[in-house]
Amino acid sequence: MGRHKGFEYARTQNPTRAALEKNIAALEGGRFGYAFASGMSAIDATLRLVKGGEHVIVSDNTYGGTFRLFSRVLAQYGVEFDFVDTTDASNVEAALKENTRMVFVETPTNPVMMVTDLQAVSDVAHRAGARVVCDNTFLSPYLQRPLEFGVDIVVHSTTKYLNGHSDSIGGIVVLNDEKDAEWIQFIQNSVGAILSPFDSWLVLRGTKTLALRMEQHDASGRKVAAFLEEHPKVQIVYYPGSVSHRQHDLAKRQQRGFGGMVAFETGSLENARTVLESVRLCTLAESLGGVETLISHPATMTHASVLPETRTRLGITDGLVRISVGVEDVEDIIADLDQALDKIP
Ligand code: P1T
Repeated sequence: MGRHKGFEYARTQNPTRAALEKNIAALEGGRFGYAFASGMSAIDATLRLVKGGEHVIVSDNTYGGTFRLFSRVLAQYGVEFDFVDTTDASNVEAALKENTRMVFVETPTNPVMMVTDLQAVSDVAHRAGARVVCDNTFLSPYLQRPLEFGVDIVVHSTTKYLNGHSDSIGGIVVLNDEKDAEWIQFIQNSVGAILSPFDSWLVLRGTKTLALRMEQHDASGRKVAAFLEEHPKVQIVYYPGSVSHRQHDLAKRQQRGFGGMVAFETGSLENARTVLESVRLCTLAESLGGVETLISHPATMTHASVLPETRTRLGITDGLVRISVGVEDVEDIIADLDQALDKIP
């Protein structure tokens, strides 16, 4: 009695989960990792570092579920949120208040691929005593390591590139600060939204091929974006790897590659519908980051919970289509998109 052998109860710790947490913490270059039942529960646990009456600055373009958690759930408990364009660090500086305790950024953003300068935002936030959190889901630690730019906490939906096979939902929080880590662990155990041992094993399997998959997503993402840039039926391409992207230079500095997420404007709901209903290799579905190419309609799917006027301002129009470029032969992916785009009148 009273002698701890390392693992007492699987909500508190589990060997497979512990292996995953150590693995992803190492990939991000962080000291501590905590795995959760979903990306959303990882983000929710991270937000429990702030209390009612405190203020959080958030990128105005995030995954729709993040916006929903902040604006519809956590705001009810008195946490104040301001959604600003974090692609310019001076907007973050202007939004700082006495009670700002956290700056939450997504980069590149879902789905219009806006890039935030992590070092610049970290400098601004730290001067005001606020922590910086980065949702690194779109690139994975293989292509971007936010802690190296001064970010305090990295969160992931492991559902995406880290797992990589579209067969598990999960999330993780990685950080260096011991006191914050203790609290995240306390929340993980108290709330109990843990990643199961089996899902932890699936994500561990995913990390074994992360480098290979990300190289392929990146190489194919660049080719698909270049193809779309030249296509007469495509009006705008959102991809930080394109020289036409207004933050291409920043993305080149901050990222090791550009990844496999590409969005493009078709001009109307009808045109988007034509593309989404005509593809054969690409699968119409939510989610991203798996080995298979998924295509989606952000305005009615992943970002339906974002206010219509915000969607319009951000470019999440009815004509916007998002692709998560998989690892199939890229010529097949391009041929599929080409035949679908050609059906637009
Ligand atoms: O689905 P979940 O594992 O809870 O992760 C939420 C999440 C968090 N952060 C980012 C950047 C995300 O893209 C997501 C989930 N996104 C989708 C399901 C999607 O299709 O965009």
